Amino acid sequence: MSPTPSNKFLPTPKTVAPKLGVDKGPIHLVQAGLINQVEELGWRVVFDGHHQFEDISPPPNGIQVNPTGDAAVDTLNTSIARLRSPQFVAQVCESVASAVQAHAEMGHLPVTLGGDHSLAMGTISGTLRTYDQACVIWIDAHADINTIHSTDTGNIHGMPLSFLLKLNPPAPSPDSVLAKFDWVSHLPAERLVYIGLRDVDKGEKEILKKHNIKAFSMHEVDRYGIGKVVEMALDYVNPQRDRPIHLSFDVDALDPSVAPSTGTPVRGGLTFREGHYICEAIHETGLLVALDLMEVNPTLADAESVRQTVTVGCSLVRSALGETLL
Ligand code: HAR
Ligand code: MN
Ligand code: MN
Ligand code: MN
Repeated sequence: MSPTPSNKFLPTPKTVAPKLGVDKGPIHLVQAGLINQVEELGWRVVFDGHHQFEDISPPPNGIQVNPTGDAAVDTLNTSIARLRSPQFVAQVCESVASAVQAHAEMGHLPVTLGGDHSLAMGTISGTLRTYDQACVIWIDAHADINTIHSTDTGNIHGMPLSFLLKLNPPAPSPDSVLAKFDWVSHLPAERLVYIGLRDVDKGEKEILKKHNIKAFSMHEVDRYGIGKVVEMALDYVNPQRDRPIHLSFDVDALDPSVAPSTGTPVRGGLTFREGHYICEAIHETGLLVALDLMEVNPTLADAESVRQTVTVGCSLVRSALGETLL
């Protein structure tokens, strides 16, 4: 970690989301003046420009599955075939991992603006390659931990943590698309904590229980208040306050009245202040080494909702990078 504010933006990775348009989010955040705002906080910003990944083309969906005669392999292949654009997402995320790693190794604090939350496979791998003891604080309405077997939708943005925690079966063969995720770094379950959950699939609830994964849902936010919840989350994932922190913030953790322009809004979310408090408190630890702001989708709403969501997105980033109220 570098105590001096020298940093880096990794903008706009473009992956496949079920509702198109999430790749436009980062452009809006930058156009709203985010870079200047961060510079005004005293950071030197290195902006990569918007990653386009033009050299990576999405192959068609619907991979043909030929029966192998081995029932276990056939079941696995059927699950793999339900994934949406797995190869494209895997390749984009791998390139994001290299970009984040390169900046982290220079002592920069990579800020990745998304884009689909599947990108966190890349950003968190990039962090872990540089800081192998890093922990992850995942702010979201959703648990994003479906495995290839538990997913109902096949959307990889509902699955990044299953790859990071290595919960999926090994690829049946080296040419399987599942092998395209083998590069993903391993995050031990005890170094992950969630805040804000309220839309968790049945299969995901079983996964959270089975692996004893720590989560503070909106129920705990209501019960204890956000101040206590952040303290408990840090005590769990970072008891000695010595681990580097990767903060992965899905804007849909906020209530839709606060951040309406996102692909899968869920009512009953974090207030404007609760979201900012989390960012401020993580900044205060002095341990933040990487930040994601994901799932801003400006194509899903009217102009005023987009403006509101982009404004709140910029101010969350500023809070995490040290903006104070006084
Ligand atoms: N759990 C659902 C699925 O697997 C919904 C995915 C969540 N969407 C997100 N992620 N925006 O945070 O498809
Ligand atoms: Mn998404
Ligand atoms: Mn998410
Ligand atoms: Mn979400």
